[in-house]
Amino acid sequence: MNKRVFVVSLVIIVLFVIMIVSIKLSQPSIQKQKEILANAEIVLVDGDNEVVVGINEINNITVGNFKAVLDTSTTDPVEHNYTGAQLKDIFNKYNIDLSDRKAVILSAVDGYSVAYSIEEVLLDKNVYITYKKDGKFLKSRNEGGRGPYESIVVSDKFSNRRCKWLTKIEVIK
Ligand SMILES: Nc1nc2c(c(=O)[nH]1)N[C@H]1C(S)=C(S)[C@@H](COP(=O)(O)O)O[C@H]1N2
Ligand SMILES: [Mo]
Repeated sequence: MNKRVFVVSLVIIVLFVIMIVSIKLSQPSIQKQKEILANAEIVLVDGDNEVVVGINEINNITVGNFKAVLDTSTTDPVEHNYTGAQLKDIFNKYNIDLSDRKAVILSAVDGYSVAYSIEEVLLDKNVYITYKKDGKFLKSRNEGGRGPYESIVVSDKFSNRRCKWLTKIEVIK
C-alpha cells in the first residue's frame, strides 16, 4: 500500500469513528426531549370533571400559526410566530360548555396563576395555548424556557398575563 492510500484510508476511518461517537452522544438528549414532550400534559378541570390533555390532543386541535407580541419587564416588544390551539377549541373538543361559566383560571408549576374572563376566551383568535415559538418547541422551565406550554392573550399589550409553564386550566362557575 502506498503512503497516499494509507493516509486517505486513515482519514476516512477517523471521520467514520467521529460520526458514530457523535450519534451515540446525542441519543440520550433526543431521548430526554421525547420524554419531556411525552409528559407535557395539562389538566382541565370543570367542577368534578377532570381530563388530562397531552401534546397529541393539543396538536390535533391546532389550526395553525398566529402572531403575538412578547413584551416583558426586561425585554422590548418583539413579534413572534406561535403555533398552538385556541383555548375555546380545547374546551369545545372536551364538550365543556363555557356559556354559563364566569372565568378560567390557569396555573403553573411555580404557583403563578391568572384568570381570563369567559368573554375574552370566547373571542375568536384571542386566547391560545401554545407549544411552539418561531417553529421551535418551547423549552421547559429546567431548560430555561417558558414551556412546554404557555398561554397567550393576543389582545394583551404586555405579557404579564401569559401563563408560562402551564399545567392546569380550571373553569369557574
Ligand atoms: N408561570 C409564570 N408565568 C408568568 C409569570 C410567572 O412568574 N410565572 N410572570 C408573568 C409576568 S409578570 C411577565 S412580565 C411574564 C414574564 O415573562 P419573562 O419570563 O419572559 O420575563 O410572564 C408572566 N407569566
Ligand atoms: Mo411582569
